Amino acid sequence: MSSDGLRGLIDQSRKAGDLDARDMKNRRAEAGKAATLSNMFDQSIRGFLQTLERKGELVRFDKQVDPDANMAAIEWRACNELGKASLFTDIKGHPGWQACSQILSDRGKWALALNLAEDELLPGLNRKLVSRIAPVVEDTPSAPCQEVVLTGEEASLLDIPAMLASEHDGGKFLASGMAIIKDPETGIRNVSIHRQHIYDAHHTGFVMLPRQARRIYDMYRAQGRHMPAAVVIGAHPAIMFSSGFVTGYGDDEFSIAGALLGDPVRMVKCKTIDMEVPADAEIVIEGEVLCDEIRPEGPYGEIPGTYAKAGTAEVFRVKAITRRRSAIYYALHCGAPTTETQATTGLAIELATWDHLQKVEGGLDLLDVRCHPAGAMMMLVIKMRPRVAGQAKTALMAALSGPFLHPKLAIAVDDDIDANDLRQVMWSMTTRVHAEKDIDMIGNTRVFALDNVSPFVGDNPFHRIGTKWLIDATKPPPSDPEGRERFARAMPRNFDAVKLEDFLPEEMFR
Ligand SMILES: Cc1cc2nc3c(=O)[nH]c(=O)nc-3n(C[C@H](O)[C@H](O)[C@H](O)COP(=O)(O)O)c2cc1C
Ligand SMILES: [Mn+2]
Repeated sequence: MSSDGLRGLIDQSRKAGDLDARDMKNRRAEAGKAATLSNMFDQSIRGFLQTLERKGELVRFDKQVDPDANMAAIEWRACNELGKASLFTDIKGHPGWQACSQILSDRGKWALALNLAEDELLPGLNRKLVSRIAPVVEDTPSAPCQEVVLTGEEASLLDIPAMLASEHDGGKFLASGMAIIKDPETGIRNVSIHRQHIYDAHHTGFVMLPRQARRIYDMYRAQGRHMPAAVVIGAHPAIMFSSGFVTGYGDDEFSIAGALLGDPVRMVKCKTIDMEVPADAEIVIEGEVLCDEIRPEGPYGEIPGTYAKAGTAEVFRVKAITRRRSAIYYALHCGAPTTETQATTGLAIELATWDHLQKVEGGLDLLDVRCHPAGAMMMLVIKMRPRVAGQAKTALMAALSGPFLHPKLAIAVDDDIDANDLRQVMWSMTTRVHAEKDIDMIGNTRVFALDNVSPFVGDNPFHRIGTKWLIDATKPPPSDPEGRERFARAMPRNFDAVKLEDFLPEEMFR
């Protein structure tokens, strides 16, 4: 696609889609894999942007925006005041570039991305995840993510239209980069998202919490070697989801993305390092995390919506930047809710908690799990029908010790409450909770590394000690039918049978 064609990318979504489809077919034919790779689900972020625009979920800004002054405020307002994703087509200082933001900020957008009905999101994701699909590496000279290859001095991070996100950030950050690395001993791949403070044209700060990337980095450092890393910006949301999902060590995130797509992720080899990246990505930054350098980093408006204060970080050095000719930068917003960061990690937490709760003794009548972006990933709502007294609290304890550290508050609501509606959750907390009996606190537990209210342990910048608390807002169990009745919601007679459409003009409901 020419760079002129780029501006009309989404205007001409059908045409662009056709072009992409034709390109894809040619590439497959070249690779001699047409039979195995036919009918593949779209694997680009631009395909998803087209879907969002078609569904009225995206607004495009053709008026010039400034990444230093107003781009973040515009997309945050568009998300929080209009509920829409943003596409910027004219970015000051970055002619020819486009950027998208807040594209995955609610469950509706995630449902569109993963081709599931919104109320089927968790069971649907669980179903898809049963069979992993390993990626395929294509040997092709025409991967979209390598239409432009820049190396050495030419590979400048300053070309990318990164934005200043929160008011007191210490600089511009790349927030959506998915870092692909390999275990130096086994060669097994890992993918995770890391904020990157842009230091200059060729260096960023690379923050690693004590998870798998840190574990792998420590192995390289022990050997005195830099850690090769390919940072992917802008790929299908299934790839984004799996990059932020907690997995067993050695589980390939791309096989999880494959399961979500229902097709193997198409990969190509990098130009300057031994790494494979998604062929349909927008931008790939090839480089290495240095084993012998630490620099000041931050502050940065982080996922809980508060600042991570200035500290230090490892240093990533750029070797090459490859990209689409008409690359769309994914300006992921990290900061005060609602942003796509809380919605993305929140969905991963919901899914992992759902799975974790399946193992609670005796089995639960579990109806829903919600990790609302408004709770900054630290609050869970568990909707369940308690079978016996005490079961809700047992479930809440499990919910607070699942695979993700983030949740510190868990609230159980009963079968008549919509866990998605915080007003109903609040109502059950005021009418059904006797604080002395129904609220418990568990002190001195590990909590999320970015939870500013919980102190660090010693001088470790990542381990914090905090208090988990649980609120049982369920009704008494079925063995106490009178008790259950006493806490019933006083709803209007025949509420379920009545439809407003039968009593008002049709046009009000279009
Ligand atoms: C938008 C976003 C930004 C993130 N930023 C960081 C980061 O800067 N450092 C970090 O260690 N983890 C960060 N994470 C979390 C990791 O990417 C996530 O926990 C991942 O699942 C870890 O992968 P692993 O299980 O392979 O270690 C971020 C997640 C998201 C969704
Ligand atoms: Mn992993």
